Amino acid sequence: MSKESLLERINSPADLKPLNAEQLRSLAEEIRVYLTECVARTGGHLAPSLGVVELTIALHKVYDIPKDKLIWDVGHQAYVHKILTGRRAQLPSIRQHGGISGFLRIEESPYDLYGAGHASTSISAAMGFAKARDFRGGQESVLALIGDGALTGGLALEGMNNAADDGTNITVVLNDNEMSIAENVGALATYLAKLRVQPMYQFTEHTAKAMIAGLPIGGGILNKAAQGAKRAATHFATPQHTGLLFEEMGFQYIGPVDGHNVEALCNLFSHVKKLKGPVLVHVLTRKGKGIPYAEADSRTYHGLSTFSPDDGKIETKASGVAYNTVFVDTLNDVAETDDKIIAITAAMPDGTGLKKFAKLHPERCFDVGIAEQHAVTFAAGLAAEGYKPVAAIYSTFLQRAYDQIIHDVALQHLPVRFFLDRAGLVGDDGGTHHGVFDLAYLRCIPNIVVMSPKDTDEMRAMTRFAMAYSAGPVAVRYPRGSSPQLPQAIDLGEREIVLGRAETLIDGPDVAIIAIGAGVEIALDAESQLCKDDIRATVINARFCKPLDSETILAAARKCGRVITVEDGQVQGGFGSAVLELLADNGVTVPVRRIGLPDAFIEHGPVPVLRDEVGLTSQNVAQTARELIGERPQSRSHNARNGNYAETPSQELSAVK
Ligand SMILES: Cc1ncc(C[n+]2csc(CCOP(=O)(O)OP(=O)(O)O)c2C)c(N)n1
Repeated sequence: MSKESLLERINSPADLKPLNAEQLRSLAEEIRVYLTECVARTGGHLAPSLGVVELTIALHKVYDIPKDKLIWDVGHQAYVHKILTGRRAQLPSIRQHGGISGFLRIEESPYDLYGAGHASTSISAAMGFAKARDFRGGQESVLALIGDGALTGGLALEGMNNAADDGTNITVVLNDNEMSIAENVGALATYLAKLRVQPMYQFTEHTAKAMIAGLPIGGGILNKAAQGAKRAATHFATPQHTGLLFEEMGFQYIGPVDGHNVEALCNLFSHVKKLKGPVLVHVLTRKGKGIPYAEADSRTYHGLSTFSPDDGKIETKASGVAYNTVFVDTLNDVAETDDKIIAITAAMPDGTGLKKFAKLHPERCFDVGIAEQHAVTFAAGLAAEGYKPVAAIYSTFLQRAYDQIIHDVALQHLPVRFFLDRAGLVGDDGGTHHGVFDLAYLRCIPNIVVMSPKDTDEMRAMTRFAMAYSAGPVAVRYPRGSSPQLPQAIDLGEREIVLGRAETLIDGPDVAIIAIGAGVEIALDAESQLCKDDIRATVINARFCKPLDSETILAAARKCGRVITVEDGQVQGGFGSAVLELLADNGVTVPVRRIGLPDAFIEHGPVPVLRDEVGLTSQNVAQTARELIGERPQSRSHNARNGNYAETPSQELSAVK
């Protein structure tokens, strides 16, 4: 059988079952080449999947998935799983609009038993599957596959705590490659490093297998001798030594195991499958394995855009200055003369830009692991002691720390500065990663200031404002990428940021377009389209979602008699809702249309395509303005009488798949 034909013949995990060790090794090689060629064309997560090729093959060969339940943590490393579960031919469409997702999705395949995108959920979810099985009286295996990075998340530890105590049959497969996106951090990472240097666990047919099979494992109480014998058979440590963290918690620890020896893995899992109770298999892998450039620099090849599969050369597209560069450069400027500034990242030093801050001030920059909740409460403690903490966390991941924002920060008026990167639609990562809820979830919290810049110049000014503001928490949310090129002809006004003050960019009598953040570019573009129809719009850059500039907004609504709001966030409860509330509370009964994202989860795809689908475009804003202006006064007062401000053209005009 030629190498090529082997991969092409794998249409489901059933096709793996008859393959021998040599064939499995060839298959692994073929998968690496195919995976790299595909990701080179689409962009995506390369190094994480390359690291688990043998592990994924072994799990699918030994277990009967989906009858047995394999729950992936994050899912960014599951491309091989997709290849082996009938989606080989679709891999070139991964993360492309209309193509398969870059993560697991229940809707996508019966083999995707549980979706994710955010880290550290797998053990808790697997516990749910395991208990459901127990209630049903089922016999299937339940596994959680989790990386050493994801294991640093509080949720993973909560799951471990519960699973170990409950004692049900569950296997945690720890994929330890010593890396999160950057180097993994924390005491647990240090502990795993100590385990890694122990002799590799060897599973030989006539020793461990026989012992495990023969022992009264699970159910009955083991006598001391049996426990010792079992420990000797299942892990490297001295048999009587009970100081192993996972063992002390209540897991049977097996490891460390070579994660690139597919035969040994198959052998091992076929026995692990028979074990009862909570088991943790510690698998050592290398991120980027087999592709030299990805192996040498897994941080760069963790997730990336298109590149050359031959040498890994990354295609860089010319673009302006990125928001996160402006953020960190400004922070560095301010921190030069203010040693109270402390920066915190939850495992994203590269993505947030804080890597640059860490270079200058290593002692004032903390990577706390994938631990957004801890990051926020840690910041709260620092703020309570008079320091100036900056929590730089992607909009989508800050969702994890919602109670900490309310309970630890805002309730106590603590001046934590939140910098929320990747706000708005993020594109290829899709529904789990779009940063579209932040305006809605933050603006209902008392004491917090919420703002969003229209471009990178304003980002600089807002960063300075946030660092100087000390009356309570403040959040700046900004999109991925670089600044929009706003029209030169418009006087973009002074850059100084004043609390709760908007800027009026264009003054016109016919319709007030009130926008925030990335919505401002759309509003300005709509205004220029309307000019061609002789419609004169007011365009307001709100700057603040909270507190709103009530004076400017109310005056514009009264003058124009029609309002359109524009935001790159959920319209339900977001910026437009804030404007509606302001108008209603002040008895200003004018028609309002909110343009933003509809009440639906948005798929993956290029941001312009997604915006087009949901009507978050200048064309839709302009068309909405024309329609509002075309409405007769009666219909306007009808709307007003019924309090019907809230028709959302973005929802009416679009169908989100
Ligand atoms: C809650 C949350 N915070 C941050 C991230 C961003 N993120 C995606 S993968 C990853 C690293 C995961 O490391 P690990 O679990 O060891 O998997 P590996 O990539 O090394 O295979 C991070 C920080 C996330 N997905 N979820």
